[in-house]
Amino acid sequence: MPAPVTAAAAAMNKPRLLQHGRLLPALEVQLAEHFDLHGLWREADPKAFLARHGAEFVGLATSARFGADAALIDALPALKVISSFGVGTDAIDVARAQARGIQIGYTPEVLNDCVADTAFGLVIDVARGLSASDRFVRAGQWLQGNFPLTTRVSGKRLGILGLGRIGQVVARRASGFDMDVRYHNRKPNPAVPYVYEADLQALAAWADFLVVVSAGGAETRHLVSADVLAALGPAGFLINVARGSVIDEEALVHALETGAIAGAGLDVYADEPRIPQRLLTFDNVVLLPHLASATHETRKAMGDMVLDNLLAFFRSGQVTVGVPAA
Ligand code: 8YV
Repeated sequence: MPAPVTAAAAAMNKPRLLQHGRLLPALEVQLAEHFDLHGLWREADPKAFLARHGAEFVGLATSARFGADAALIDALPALKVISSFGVGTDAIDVARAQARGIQIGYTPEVLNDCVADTAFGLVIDVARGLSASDRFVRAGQWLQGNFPLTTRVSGKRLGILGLGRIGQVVARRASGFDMDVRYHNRKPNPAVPYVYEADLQALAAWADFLVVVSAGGAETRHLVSADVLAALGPAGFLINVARGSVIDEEALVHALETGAIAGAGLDVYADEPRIPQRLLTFDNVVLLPHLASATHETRKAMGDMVLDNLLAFFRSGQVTVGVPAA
């Protein structure tokens, strides 16, 4: 009769994986099946835990939200692979990890549709006042008179900041609304049929809607400045489904207070989940809690990729979908 396999003995054969921040419950169950999993989020004093046990971990499961900063990477001297739930890598010190030969798996493509859908939802909501008119009906104000007229979406000009994977899906959605699309990137993409605008301020001045879909991080920090908002103008709407860091949030609040832009639809903020109190006061602003990719279907696909990247790495030494070299 074979000897009974104790939990400790079973764990010994599994790679030791650190989990930074909570993940989908189903994904956590799968990770625990395949790995000797430890949640850093369980630790009252994560720093002290890492000082004692950091050298035990060969893998790190994290997310776009929690990432892996230099301090965490340095606290894991045996780390070989990071698998992140999300497409954004701005919270991961990619250069630090790659300098040590640590592979980084992430989850691009599978969330393009849902993030683009959310961007379009915000375009329509902020222009037509859907959320504001819902508040109007619930408050019984319809009994006193009609909701004010709003702004047409179809046929308008849509400027896209960041025509990457998600930006291109936003552009496709716009064609269904007969919109004219232009974009700004660091450089033009010869493969797309849309007009490239080398100057973001000029794109904002042209656009009725400026949709931010660029990556976060130092390179795009505060690209949407007070000047860009002034160029968008009192009839222009700003939509952000990328990262709060891309917009100068103080300048945005000021632009809303002074009527320098017509309104904003935001899914992301500079210091999530904290939102500046003043942003909560505007009726022409739609505020979402960073939910663009948060559907059952997309989050399941993202979770599958997180697991697959780890399994592939421990099987073959290569993640399936890896962050390109910085
Ligand atoms: C995250 C995101 O996955 O993919 C990204 O970069 O911002 C989201 O889809 C979500 O915030 C969980 O970290």
